[in-house]
Amino acid sequence: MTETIQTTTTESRPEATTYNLFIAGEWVPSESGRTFESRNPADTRDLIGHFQSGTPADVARAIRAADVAGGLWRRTPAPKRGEILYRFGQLMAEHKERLARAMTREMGKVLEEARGDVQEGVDIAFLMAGEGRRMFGDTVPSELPDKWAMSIRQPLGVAGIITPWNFPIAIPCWKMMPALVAGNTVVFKPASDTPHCATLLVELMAEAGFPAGTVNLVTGPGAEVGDALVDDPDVPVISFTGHSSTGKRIAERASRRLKRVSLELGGKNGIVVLADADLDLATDGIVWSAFGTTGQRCTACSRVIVEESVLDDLLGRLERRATRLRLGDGLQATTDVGPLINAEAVDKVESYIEVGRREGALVTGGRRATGDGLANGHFFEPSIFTHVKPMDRIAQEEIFGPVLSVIPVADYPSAVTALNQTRYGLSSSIFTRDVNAAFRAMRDFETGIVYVNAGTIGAETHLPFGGTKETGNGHREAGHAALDTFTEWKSIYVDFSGRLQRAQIDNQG
Ligand code: UN1
Repeated sequence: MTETIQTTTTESRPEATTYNLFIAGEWVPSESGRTFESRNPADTRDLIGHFQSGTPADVARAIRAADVAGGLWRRTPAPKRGEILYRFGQLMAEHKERLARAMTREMGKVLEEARGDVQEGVDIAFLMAGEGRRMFGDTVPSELPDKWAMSIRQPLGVAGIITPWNFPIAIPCWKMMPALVAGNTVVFKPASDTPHCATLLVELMAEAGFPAGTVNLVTGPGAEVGDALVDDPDVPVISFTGHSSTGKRIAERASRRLKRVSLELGGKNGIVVLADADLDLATDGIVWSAFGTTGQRCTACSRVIVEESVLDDLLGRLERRATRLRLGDGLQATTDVGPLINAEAVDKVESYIEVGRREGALVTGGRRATGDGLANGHFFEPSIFTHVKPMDRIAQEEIFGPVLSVIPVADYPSAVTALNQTRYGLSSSIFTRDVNAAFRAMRDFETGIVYVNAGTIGAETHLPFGGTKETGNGHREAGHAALDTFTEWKSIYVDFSGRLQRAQIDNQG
């Protein structure tokens, strides 16, 4: 997920609103005096607004504000913090339609999916609000008499939250809700393709009653704003979702200060279709997972691994369905597939189509789409290649667009080998009617998420979300596992014996 920042002066387009940073509870301009534009990817003539091009000095101000606010916030009882999360979730639910429409306009996903994205934000807000009354630690017996032993979670401090454009409401909520309920304060740096969604989100957070300084928003280039967050000694934890190369760079920089870093990176998710599968159901799952959100999900299916005996049958169904998908502006009810995020994304997808033509056989798609109403947007046809081999580049590299590779295999063991032969490990799925095969897959698939008889997308917020191998660095978002990123364990021993008792010594013999 690379980003392009267009620098312009605020004066050049007086008709569009200029939005500010949010620091210490105030909407303020960047000290840079520069802004960048956000435009509608379905029609780039539609200018959404001008956003502040933040700098390291802005980030330093935001971190200071977060640090100061943290003093009181971490001492606020967690159930009280949770109540603000509930209010925020409620506000998001009330504003769902407005947020969803703004999202479709800014990043292109079809309205129904944008509503789902907002809903995912509501879900995690409510889930984490409940954590305010749980946040379990352990209370265990001590090995010594008259002694109490327990562990509690403590906040880390200021959390740096760096988020992508593809889930512009859900992912910031996945990160900020656990961070905040646990007593951390946040500095939020959203992707430069979706600053408007981030602004709307933070407006609602302020309205919900998060105290000044607990949530700060700094828009601007990753190289300035993101790096400043990663390098600052007063930000002990960074949570990042995005491109693997950026994630690795963040991890390297942050490791110099021994920071905690939670990374959610690439995927090359596969669906295995066995010969006994319900092929109609499999087709539904594959089309939804490969072309939903225009293939721009970390969880998107980009590989189908199918037993040879049903290859032609499945391929015929996939082709029929893919060619019928209607491209267009996601705000129109007739649209199935929206645009890609920006011109760079279209170039990237197109370059992989060339790679695919050399490696496999193109079944459908393969071109930029410029038909009626599409000429001013970043549209690309849903594309399918067949006869792809597991180690081909299009079966290995994350394209992040509507490109699906079909890989024929002889049997289940070769399907498992092909599925796992990737550097990523986020999501996977199997379609089969054989319960034994389903359980084998649950065991054998080397991914953080496994689906049976469903596509690879659509994780729910109350189970851990994340992947193995180069998809991340072992952390998980969502579920109560999300608290692990944003808390530090403290073990507490209380000796009420009135005498010195030495562990491991005085209880022996
Ligand atoms: C992502 O693409 O980074 O499981 C997140 C899903 C969504 C989240 C995707 N709930 O597809």
